[in-house]
Amino acid sequence: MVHEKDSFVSVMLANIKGGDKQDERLETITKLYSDYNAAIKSVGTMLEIVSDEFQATHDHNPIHHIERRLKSPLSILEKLSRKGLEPSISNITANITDIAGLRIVCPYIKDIHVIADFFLTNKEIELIKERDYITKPKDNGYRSLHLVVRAPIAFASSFGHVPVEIQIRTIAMDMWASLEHEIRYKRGVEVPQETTERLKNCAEVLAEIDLGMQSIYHEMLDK
Ligand code: 0O2
Repeated sequence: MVHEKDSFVSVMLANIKGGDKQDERLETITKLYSDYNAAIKSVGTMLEIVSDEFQATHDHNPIHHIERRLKSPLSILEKLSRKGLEPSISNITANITDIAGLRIVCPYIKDIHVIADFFLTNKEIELIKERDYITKPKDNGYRSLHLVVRAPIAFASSFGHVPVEIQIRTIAMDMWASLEHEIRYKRGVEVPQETTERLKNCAEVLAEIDLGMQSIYHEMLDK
């Protein structure tokens, strides 16, 4: 079995340009992998602690589940090319902020703000970028709150900050995004305009359902 790290490093090494010697590039790419991998673990653990705390001390946990992923090397290279940038380490670290990614799926819309506040009020975490696709959904219907933060990481002999993209969304928003992603990218065919409109309509129906479920939840709390 090829280890994720070995595959990440070998694809990067084959595609990244740079004046450094091959063994220096190998070291830099391995460090890059370790940094982003550590960032996912570090932020993931913070969120597990928050989830455990809510589970133990509250009636409701705003975290339904957490997904984590390291962006694949091919996806990193494709994004560089889309931005018109050469495949180099400096272009990656300066321009690609979603190599380390965590997705927090919440039961209700209000939970999204509880989790966002955890990041926005934490003095150890610096906000780099916020995209609110819930207040202002994308034209195709995509809804999610994206935060890019710089998370503190303690290494064996140093301390650093690594960017992490946090996507926060409800179960309904997650269902739509997962299925839309599969329909749009996996089948390798152009999605017709009529299908795009039907997908957008599904996103709007799901947004209504999100509001309906949240209102039922609050009515039951008041009883
Ligand atoms: P993957 O597989 O998740 O890596 P920027 O990062 O600011 O330069 P970008 O990439 O447009 O620009 O950022 P944005 O809009 O914040 O979106 C990045 C990620 O959000 C995407 O990652 C998806 O995970 C998700 N996303 C954004 N728009 C859509 C959408 O219309 N449908 C679905 N299903 N997901 C979306 P990647 O890089 O596409 O892929």
